[in-house]
This record gives sequence, C-alpha cells and structure tokens, in this order.
Amino acid sequence: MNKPSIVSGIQPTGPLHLGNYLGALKNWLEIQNSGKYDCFFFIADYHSITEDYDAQEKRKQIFELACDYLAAGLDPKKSIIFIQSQVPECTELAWIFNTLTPVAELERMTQFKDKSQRQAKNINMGLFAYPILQAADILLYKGGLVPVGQDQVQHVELTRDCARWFNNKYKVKYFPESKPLLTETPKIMSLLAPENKMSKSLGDKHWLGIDELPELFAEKIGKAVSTPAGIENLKTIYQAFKRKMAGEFNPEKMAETKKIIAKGIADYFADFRAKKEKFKEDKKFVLDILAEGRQKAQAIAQKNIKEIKKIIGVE
Ligand code: AQP
Repeated sequence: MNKPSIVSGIQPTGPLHLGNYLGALKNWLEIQNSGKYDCFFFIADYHSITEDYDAQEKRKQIFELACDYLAAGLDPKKSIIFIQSQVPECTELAWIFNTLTPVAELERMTQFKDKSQRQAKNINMGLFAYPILQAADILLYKGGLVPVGQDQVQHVELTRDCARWFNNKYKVKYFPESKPLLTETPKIMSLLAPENKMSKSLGDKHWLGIDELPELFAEKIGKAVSTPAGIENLKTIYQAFKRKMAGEFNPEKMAETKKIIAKGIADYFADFRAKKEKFKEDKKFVLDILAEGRQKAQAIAQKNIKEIKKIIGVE
C-alpha cells in the first residue's frame, strides 16, 4: 500500500438515494477503477448511532449497505471495504483530535445545527463531535482526498484542520491535509422541496432510492415540483444519466420529460437491483468480504495508531 489514500464512508440509515449515488458512490467507483489510489470505503455505523435508531434494524441496514456497495461495483480486490466500528482505532484517534479541537469550531458546523433542530430531543455529544470522528476515520488511513457530496465539505475542512493542529502541536509532518473531492453533481436536491438537499429525513416522496422499483421512480418523479429550482434539479439528474435517456429534456413538456427521466434511471439501475438481490441471498459471501476488509484496514490502523501514540507521548 503505497499510493495516495482515498477514504470515504456512508451511514447505514436506510436505502441509498440518488444524492448518495451521484454525490459519492459513483465517484468512488471511478476512483477505485482508476487504479491510482489505495481506497478505503467503510460503512459508517458509529456515525449513524448519533440519531435515534433500532438495534435490530441497524444490523439489517449495515448488511444492506454492504450489498449496495458491492452491487454498485465496489470490488474487494481493488478497495478495502469494512465496517467502521470493527476497526475501533478510529475512536482512539477521535479522542486525540478531541483534545486539539476548539469547541467553537464544532459549534460552527451547519450539519450539527440542522440535525439539532431535526432531533431536538436527542442533541447528544456524538452528534456534536461527529466531525471529529469523521476526521479520525479519514486520517487514520492518511486520507488525502475525500470523495463526498457538497454537504460534507465543511467536515472535510475540519479534517484538514485536525491534521494541521496535530502536525503543528507535535512538530511533525505526520498527517496529510485532506481535501474534498466533489463530483459534477455534488448536491442533488429534494424532489418536492428543491431548496433542500435530497435527504431521507425530509420524507419518503422527497428522495429516490436507487433500488426502488421502476413504478416508484415514475410515481415520485411524476410528482416532483416543476418550479424553476425543481426543473433545474431534474435537468441535473437527466444529464447525469444522459446515456440512458431515450429523449430530450424539454422544460416546456415536463410531464413527458419526467417519464423519460424515470425510465432512464430505472434502466440505469436495473443491473444494480438484480446484483443487490443476489448479494442479499449470499450473506456469507458478503460477511466474508467485510471480515477481510476489517483485517486489512485494522493492520494499517494498528500500525498508524501506534505511531501516533508515540508522537503524542503516551507510548
Ligand atoms: N443530496 C445529496 N446530493 C449529493 N450528495 C449527497 N450526499 C448525501 N446527500 C446528498 C453524500 O452522500 C454521502 C453519504 O452521506 P451520509 O452517510 O451522510 O448520508 P446522509 O446525507 O445523511 O443521507 P440522508 O438520506 O440525507 O440522511 P438523513 O436524512 O438521515 O440525514 C456523503 O458523501 C454525502 O455528502
């Protein structure tokens, strides 16, 4: 492992939507297949428990997300695919970064402000410190580039700051200064409220799950708002899947255009849906891949955390 590292993750909180795919996962595949990087793609389960959740359901969501990764084309021969909590060294590094991060920096985080409003009865410490765990996830593997959607840019900037604070305090050049790597579609908007990013928490009709049935694509896109912002968002989606679109994008004929988009997306993800079903039926195969990923990730994590602990004077 001696190429530059790329690290990114997605939370297991339910089905992947078009925003997750166009903002992150699609980019991961291109990066993986370029062969230029050591790739680490993880299932961010520790991040996801900062929200209310059900433990049984969480287990299923983790497994389903692993199937999503594999069905989309992440390849264990080319990338290290693992579950965040299975490599707990990230929490040790997060603690070290806790001691370097001014509280005021975390108070500025827009995702924390949004989520505090959304889950006003559960503003827990994990939600507040979420960007520090994210910094640890990335820097534990010395991730330089971080392929994420627009909403995560502020967190990646904090990751860069953690690297700087650490390097300056301990007078080393240990961590790289991470940078976000955005796609051409870094922010897909909600279908019903296009002033907001597409997000599951807005409600079912706001987002398109990439494994949803073609009928649902037709229904949800059919009901998407046709305001200027809504049309712009549909155009972005249309462009992203252009090679599957059997017709032009015509803003004067949105009913027809929406049918073209729904069919184009359904066709694009047909192969994904079929593969995902197969992976779901072969649980052992998927769990073995995750076990192998854990082993590979942990070998690097343990080596690095030992070096880090030496630098900070506790080992
Ligand atoms: N709308 C989006 N457009 C582009 N990229 C997006 N991402 C998320 N939404 C969009 C990117 O997907 C990756 C995984 O994000 P996450 O694990 O933080 O998931 P999320 O954003 O929390 O997903 P939801 O559905 O929006 O969940 P809720 O509603 O529960 O918060 C990241 O790279 C992110 O930038």
